[in-house]
Amino acid sequence: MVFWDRLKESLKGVRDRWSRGISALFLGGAVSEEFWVDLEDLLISGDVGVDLAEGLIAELKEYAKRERLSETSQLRERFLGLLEERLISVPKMGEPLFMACRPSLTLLVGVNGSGKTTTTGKLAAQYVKQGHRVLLAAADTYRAAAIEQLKAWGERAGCRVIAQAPGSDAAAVVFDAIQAAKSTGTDLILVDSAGRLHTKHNLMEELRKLRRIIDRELPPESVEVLLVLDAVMGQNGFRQAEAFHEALGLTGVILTKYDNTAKGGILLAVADRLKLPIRYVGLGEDIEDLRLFAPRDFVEGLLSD
Ligand SMILES: Nc1nc2c(ncn2[C@@H]2O[C@H](COP(=O)(O)OP(=O)(O)OP(=O)(O)O)[C@@H](O)[C@H]2O)c(=O)[nH]1
Ligand SMILES: [Mg+2]
Repeated sequence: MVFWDRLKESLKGVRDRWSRGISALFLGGAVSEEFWVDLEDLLISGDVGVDLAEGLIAELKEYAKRERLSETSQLRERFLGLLEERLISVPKMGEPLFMACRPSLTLLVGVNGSGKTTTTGKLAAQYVKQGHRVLLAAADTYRAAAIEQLKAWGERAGCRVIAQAPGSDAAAVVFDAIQAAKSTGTDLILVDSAGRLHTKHNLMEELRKLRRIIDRELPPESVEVLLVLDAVMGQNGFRQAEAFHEALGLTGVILTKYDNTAKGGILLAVADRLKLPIRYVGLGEDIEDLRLFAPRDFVEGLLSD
């Protein structure tokens, strides 16, 4: 099933979809000042961000003027193209995990509750299914429940989980996992990390430490750091992405809980302003509810009602 079909299905429960408003604007009618105002309002309310909304509107206005177009339906294709350009100009948009070296490693980071552990489990299941040897590392060592949760996902996905006792050093778990992977011919290590630490610890410091261990043990081309971002966070999510990117050098973003929101503008904001590729989108809580992001399907779906 293509990305948007699945998305539509999972969005059934969500009323007042953002995309419905946008597509309605392009059904026809005059290209009036009201149209531009409505379009800008909708983009901003959908978490696209003020800068990007203004940029898109300026470009579309110029196009309308140059081509002497007065009907909104005549602008639909061009608007779709502008959105798609913003997305596909970012390298690795919608691409799966890099697996050039063995072992490759993906560190999943993000604030608490964003969906890191669930996404780690879903990715593990997909890569195991494709025939890869996958190892999970339980680097959220602060809560016993977090380790148990990852072990349960490992069982469902059918892969080994490297874990230590609660409270142990997360960097040591990652180090162990890398050694185990090297000695067993593992293709992919997925590292689940903490979203919140006890007050005396600093999350970014801890994650930087993980990154240092990883960089010491593996070549840079085999390492990915993906931000797991909750779509419901809206523009706050954008600020999170900025902070994690600054601290860790992200290689991409996985947007989770897209089934829980009517909006999708955060995808565009992250791509356009941080130049970070959206790699996967989470569309539910089940093991198969993770899709590669498909830019064309996404923009077509936005304007297809
Ligand atoms: N609807 C929906 N729920 C999701 C999705 N991804 C994760 N969840 C749910 O979000 C909740 C939190 O997910 P976790 O994977 O535990 O999040 P986490 O980032 O590991 O959280 P911490 O370990 O506390 O930092 C769980 O109830 C998941 O089932 C998604 O794509 N859609
Ligand atoms: Mg977790």
